[in-house]
Amino acid sequence: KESQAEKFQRQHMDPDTSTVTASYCNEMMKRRNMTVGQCKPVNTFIHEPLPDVQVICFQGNVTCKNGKPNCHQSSSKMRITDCRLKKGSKYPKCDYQTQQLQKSIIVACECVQYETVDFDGSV
Ligand code: T3P
Repeated sequence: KESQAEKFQRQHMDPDTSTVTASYCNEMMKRRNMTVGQCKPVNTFIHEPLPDVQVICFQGNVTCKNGKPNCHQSSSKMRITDCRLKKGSKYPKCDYQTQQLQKSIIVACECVQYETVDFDGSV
């Protein structure tokens, strides 16, 4: 079974892409299996090396949106792409808006290996 950490990497890690095209989200949301059964409404991809994302677990501790205490905010801005389902897009045609951003990100960490398990947002 896919672990929480593996799921985080499938859904949120894309270190090798630096510039994205308008069709990036449509292709990636499909390729990473987030358009199965329904179109996932919002998803962020992170274009930084995995070790740079894992160390966020040792950076500023913040409360997660779900009230849990295990979220951490990156001390530096990261290159990210937000994928947002367009209004009127109907499953199984998942049509996304692609937006490339540079923001601090918030992730949830768990102490199996103290690794990132959830994307909580960007600020
Ligand atoms: P997951 O837990 O599968 O990573 O918050 C609900 C989902 O939306 C959650 O999915 C994280 C994802 N999300 C992003 O990927 N980027 C965002 O900026 C926000 C707010 C949510």
